[in-house]
Amino acid sequence: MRADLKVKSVSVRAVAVPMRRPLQTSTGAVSVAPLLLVDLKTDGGIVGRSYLFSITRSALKPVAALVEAMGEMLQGDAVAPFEIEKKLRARHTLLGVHNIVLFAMSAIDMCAWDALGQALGKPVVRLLGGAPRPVLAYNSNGLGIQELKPLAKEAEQLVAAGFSAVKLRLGRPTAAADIAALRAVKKTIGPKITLMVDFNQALTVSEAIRRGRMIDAEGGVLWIEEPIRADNFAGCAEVAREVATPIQIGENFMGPEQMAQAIAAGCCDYVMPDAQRIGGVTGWMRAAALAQGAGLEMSSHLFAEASCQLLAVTPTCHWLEYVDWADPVLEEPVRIVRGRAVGAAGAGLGMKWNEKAVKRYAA
Ligand code: SMN
Ligand code: MG
Repeated sequence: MRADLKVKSVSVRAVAVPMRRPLQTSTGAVSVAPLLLVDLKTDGGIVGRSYLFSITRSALKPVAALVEAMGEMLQGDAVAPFEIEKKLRARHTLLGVHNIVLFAMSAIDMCAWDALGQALGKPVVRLLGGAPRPVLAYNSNGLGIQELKPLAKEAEQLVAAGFSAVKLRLGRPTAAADIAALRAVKKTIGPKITLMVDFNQALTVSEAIRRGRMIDAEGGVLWIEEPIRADNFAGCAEVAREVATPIQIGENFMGPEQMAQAIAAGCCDYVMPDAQRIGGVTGWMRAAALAQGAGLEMSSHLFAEASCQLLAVTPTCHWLEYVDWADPVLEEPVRIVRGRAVGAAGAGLGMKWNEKAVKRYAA
């Protein structure tokens, strides 16, 4: 076992994986998951792996180009995530360590940690000082903006898959339509199932306060996610002050620095960083410390494979967001056991590609 690995090369493959439950959000339809599979080859033969979700198919190419370019910058360097982060941040300061630059950096960071885990024969959670454990998960597949009948049916199926919580997408054209959807889902799942709602930034501040108070009156919603534009921290703080139901944001935190700004602005009650925007494993650990300091419950956004290990070492661990979008291209996807996420057994972050599926869904 040796941990003094060096970066040999970084390669990427794009896939477009059809989603079992296509999702209509307030921003549009998502029916195919455009994923970028990243392989970081090391001098010793170990390959570190991670994937990115580029949201749109059109973003696959620019994200891939950034990952490949960073791979070239790192050739011959030690597989030492903090050193890699320092170098990549320095190289991209003038461009801006933001958005897809952060995606690419996060992918490389996760590959590096995965490679180190493999080199030491341990899951990354052990390298971080923790122990693997099942993490409470909500079923975030489906429950998009759709007619009430199929919506209620889908809610029933999502709970039947063994979960104690689901998330409903809101941001319909009218507040009345949102409340009708909320009632339909609540009626189907009953009071024992936890319910979250997500507006995907659809509302203005005043409309968010109006709909937020309506949700308060309905009761029984664990959090209201991204009611307004993700980077309007002052506006979000106003919504959080005026609405009793906890406000959740974080999937769009661009690194721990922006998360610190959001917390300082008092703009939310809960946080849910996204592994590909917060800076991979390294960024996540810093985010977890910020949440701990502020006393904010921290959940994950997508990336269940890495997140179930990361939440296990998060002091204010809350909920893991579970979606199955990458499952078809993984050898050993995350399993749900009694409502909790259990990651792949074995070393690293546990992402191995199902090569047959990778060929099939090549984009
Ligand atoms: C979401 C994020 C990315 C794609 C679809 C939906 C949503 C979530 O904001 O939190 O799951
Ligand atoms: Mg969301």
